Amino acid sequence: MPETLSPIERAKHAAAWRASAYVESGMRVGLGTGSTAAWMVRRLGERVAEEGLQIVGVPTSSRTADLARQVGLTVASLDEAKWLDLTIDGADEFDGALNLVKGGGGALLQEKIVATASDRMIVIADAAKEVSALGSFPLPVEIVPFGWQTTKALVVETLVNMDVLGREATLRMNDDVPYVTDEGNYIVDLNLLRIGNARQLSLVLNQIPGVVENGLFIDVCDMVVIGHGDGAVTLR
Ligand code: ABF
Repeated sequence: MPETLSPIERAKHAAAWRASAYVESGMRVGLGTGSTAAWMVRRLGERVAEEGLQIVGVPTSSRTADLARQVGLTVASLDEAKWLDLTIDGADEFDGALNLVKGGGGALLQEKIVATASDRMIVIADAAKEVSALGSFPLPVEIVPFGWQTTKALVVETLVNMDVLGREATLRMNDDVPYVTDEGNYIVDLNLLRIGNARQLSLVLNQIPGVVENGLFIDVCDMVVIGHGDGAVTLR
């Protein structure tokens, strides 16, 4: 582990290295997005060079695809791989039931599709991502650009009947224009503060016309590999 890492980067690096050990030759592996997942992709590249690891990587974003190719991984689309043995990805929050908030990196749609198309999903995260209740991290909701203001208003209206503490919704911007996902959609971030019933909220949000997907990952994650600032790792 590089000596120059900050405690938070040391935590991410440790989680990524530990989770990478679950990857075996012959696997089709979903490759997550974000800084923690980037450490995992780099480690897999090292293993290809050092031990001849033979895997097919399915990236969850264009950023991850670029990095995977850069470190020498064989990359395929999900349709080419058809089904995955394992997906390793980051998260913005995880709770005691291993439910997740993801999408801070704007890739939640592909991440959820890839994670769902996997026999097993492992999340890698620094310890600060663990929460007693989801919601302190703004919940990303991916919406189509057509009529986005109406969709955003319908989302806010729906929140009135939901078990959440906050109800502020913000269109994610990229400088002075809306942020656009790999699929050409927009993202609305919901500042809910605390989510009482994540399963119900996820189902209700995805019923709203114009909503493509949300960043709640319910019953998707099988294990969390938690990295700590001293380089230690905890499995949950
Ligand atoms: C991605 O990893 C996103 O879903 C999530 O927002 C992000 C976390 O990034 P980092 O590992 O940099 O904290 O999977």
